[in-house]
Amino acid sequence: MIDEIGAARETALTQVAAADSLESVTMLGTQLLGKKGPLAQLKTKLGGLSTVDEKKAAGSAVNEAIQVVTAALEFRNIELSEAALAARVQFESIDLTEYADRPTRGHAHVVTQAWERLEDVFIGLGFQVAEGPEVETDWHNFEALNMGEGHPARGEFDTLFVDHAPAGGQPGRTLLRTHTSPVQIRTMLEQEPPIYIVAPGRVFRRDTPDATHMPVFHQIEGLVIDRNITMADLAGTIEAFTKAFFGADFSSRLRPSYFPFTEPSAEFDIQRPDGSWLELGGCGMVHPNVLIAGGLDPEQWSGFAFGFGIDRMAVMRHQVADIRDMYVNDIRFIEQF
Ligand code: FA5
Repeated sequence: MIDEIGAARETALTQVAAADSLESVTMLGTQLLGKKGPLAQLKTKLGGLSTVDEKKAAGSAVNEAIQVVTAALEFRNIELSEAALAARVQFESIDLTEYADRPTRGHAHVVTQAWERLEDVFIGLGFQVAEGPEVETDWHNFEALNMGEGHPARGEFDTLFVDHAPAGGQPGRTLLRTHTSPVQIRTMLEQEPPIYIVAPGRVFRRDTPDATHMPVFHQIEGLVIDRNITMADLAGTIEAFTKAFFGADFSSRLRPSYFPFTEPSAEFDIQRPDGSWLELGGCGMVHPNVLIAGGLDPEQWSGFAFGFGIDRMAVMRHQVADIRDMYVNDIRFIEQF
């Protein structure tokens, strides 16, 4: 009898271990532990045993077998539930690791932002955007701008010359443009008036870097050529720009100054809401010699030009103490703007 119980228990355990679905575990449960199951059948035979000891031993063997099979069924049930859940999670999961190492989205450098905003404001005022080369001829950078050979004003632009002569250039007379003003000449030679352009761009000077100077920096040039343009149009444009770019509570003024390529010339300042004045750039009426170099008749056409430093404007706008900080490319600094 004990052997029979042992055999029935082993068979039941093998069946439970082989069950491969939650449904088959449930079915096996009724089969193995139900009234007609093998262990229940054996229980009914206990009465036929001859001694009390035999009955006792066989009785507890059957009960133990029932307990073991019940536990095995429960265990198999848990095992299969967990496997089903793991399979579902695996099936429904989305692999996010491919996003984990991606760099975060950056933004334009503070000088680029200023450059783009300046373009936007001037486009809003009816200007078009023009550009010229960074490697220029001496003629475009100086001579056509009324700074002939030996003109003292050339000394103010600490010029970087380049050895080679690109098409149209001459050895020793080719340079990195010291300002965006040569774009005035190129535009006049390329397009018929009326001209309303701004030309932002990179310029180069043999300046030693300090808190307000860089050897490579950015300017924006403005040029208007039309009939009957006067100094009042220049002042009005500067004022409209100041309000559009800085805000309605800013205003501007012109102060007499000197540039070889404008006559009369002025510096323009802006007044901040606290009343303080800030120098922004140079401007003036285009000199007749410059109009002639640009192929225009000064009797028919007149115009004004202006130019100022974009980097200095960005520095002022964000109250950065040292212009050099903007070019160290320290991410902790750059991220602030
Ligand atoms: C000019 O370069 C003239 N071409 C501007 C002009 C255009 C006048 C049209 C009249 C008509 P200036 O050398 O002052 O002028 O430079 C203009 C601006 O460039 C300065 O006001 C300043 O904001 C900026 N700037 C000059 N040098 C540096 C430098 N080393 N680093 C950063 N910004 C500079």
